[in-house]
Amino acid sequence: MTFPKNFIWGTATSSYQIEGAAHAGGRGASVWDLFCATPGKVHANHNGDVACDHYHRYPSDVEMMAWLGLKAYRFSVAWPRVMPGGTGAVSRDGLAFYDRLVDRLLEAGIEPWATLFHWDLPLELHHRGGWLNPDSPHWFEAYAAQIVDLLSDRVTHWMTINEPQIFVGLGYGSGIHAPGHQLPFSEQLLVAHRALLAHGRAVTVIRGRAKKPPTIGWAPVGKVCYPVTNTPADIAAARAASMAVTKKDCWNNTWFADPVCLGHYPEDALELFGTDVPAIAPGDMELISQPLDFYGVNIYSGEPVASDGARGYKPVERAPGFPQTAMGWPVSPESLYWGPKFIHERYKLPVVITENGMASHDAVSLDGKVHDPTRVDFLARYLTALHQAIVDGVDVRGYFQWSLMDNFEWAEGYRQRFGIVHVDYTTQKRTPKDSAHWYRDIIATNGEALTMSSKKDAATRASAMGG
Ligand code: GCO
Repeated sequence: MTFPKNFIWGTATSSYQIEGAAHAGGRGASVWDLFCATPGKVHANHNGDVACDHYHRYPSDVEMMAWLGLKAYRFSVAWPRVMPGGTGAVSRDGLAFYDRLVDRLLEAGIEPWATLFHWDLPLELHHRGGWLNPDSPHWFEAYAAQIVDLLSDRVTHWMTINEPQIFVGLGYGSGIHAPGHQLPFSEQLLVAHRALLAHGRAVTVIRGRAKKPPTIGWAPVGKVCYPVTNTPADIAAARAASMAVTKKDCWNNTWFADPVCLGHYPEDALELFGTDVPAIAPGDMELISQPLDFYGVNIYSGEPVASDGARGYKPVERAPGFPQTAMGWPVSPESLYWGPKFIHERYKLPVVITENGMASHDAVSLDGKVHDPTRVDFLARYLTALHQAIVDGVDVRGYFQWSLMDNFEWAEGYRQRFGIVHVDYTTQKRTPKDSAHWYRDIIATNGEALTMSSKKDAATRASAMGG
């Protein structure tokens, strides 16, 4: 089971979740600093002040990445670290941090993949309305230009925004994430429209200013419905369900991806959303639909559906006791087969899995190691499904496991551990989990070790059954 030559094996992180050093080098506050400081918003009132202290520990963290054999590392730039007020003056120290990080990565033979926005909006911009301000796409454009000028002599892989569905839906709708607004749906759609315009402007800036030919994508979340059987009717049902908008919320692919990749909002949603749809100015759609080089997508799970027997689809109930992660997310490797497949069919771009992984309640054992067999099994199943998608013709270029190390899981604080490396938050000691050793083998063999691990599992199962 080998993967294509030059397949990109990586891990992903984001600035607020790992950097810490909240007050170092003149960093400005972000909406997440304020949200964490608001009692009751984040589990146990945790915050990102220290997080994994990656800002100070990046040299040894890069060594850890080199040990893993990563081909690439996806990180995000903290807007308020490099532009403390969100617009105008830049922080030299802030810029210098990313400069050094990128140098270290390249020295270690690891390709830096930079995300421009992973949710830490500068607080000053929030005070000016944040993404509700019509100037917000311009703010983002100016910030993007700074980063491109700084890094594009070395960074060639770019992602504009991470999971617009989540920072809009949870940040401005349910209020579960920063900035914690609970706005009517029409306002959420306005925020979404501004975020899409910001994306388009950033693509234009990267394309126009980069010193080295850029490869540009984005990293929305992928909502995946997968067929319960492989019959054409169920597959058609899953495809339709994956690309449908059926509720007045942000949890869908097409409201965000159709404008970006096809240049218009999807018909079913326009009809459903009706007067909630914001005014679309002339030129907006052209700006939003700047050509991309890849479709990055974050996929964690999927939902089973079946044909309803009449060209439609219906949800299928999962078996009682179905496997789930510590987040309560269903383990559904099918999502890493059907997700990339449906996305590739519709948008015709090379696909990169920009995030995939799981949380489990990992701890350091008496033997000093961290045993996370469920994560190894999870990753093996998902990667096997992804491999099958590639075999079946889906153009998948890379896979970024979420996450390199345990980190600040937003409203869940530090209680959810997504890392393949364990972090002891009192000592900052990093301990590679069993899954890190396993992933290292997968990378070193370009996936070949996957076959071995499933054979080993089968052998163990057989011997357990006396076979
Ligand atoms: C997201 C973010 C990550 C999360 C991860 C696990 O997708 O929510 O990109 O920051 O930590 O997805 O929830």
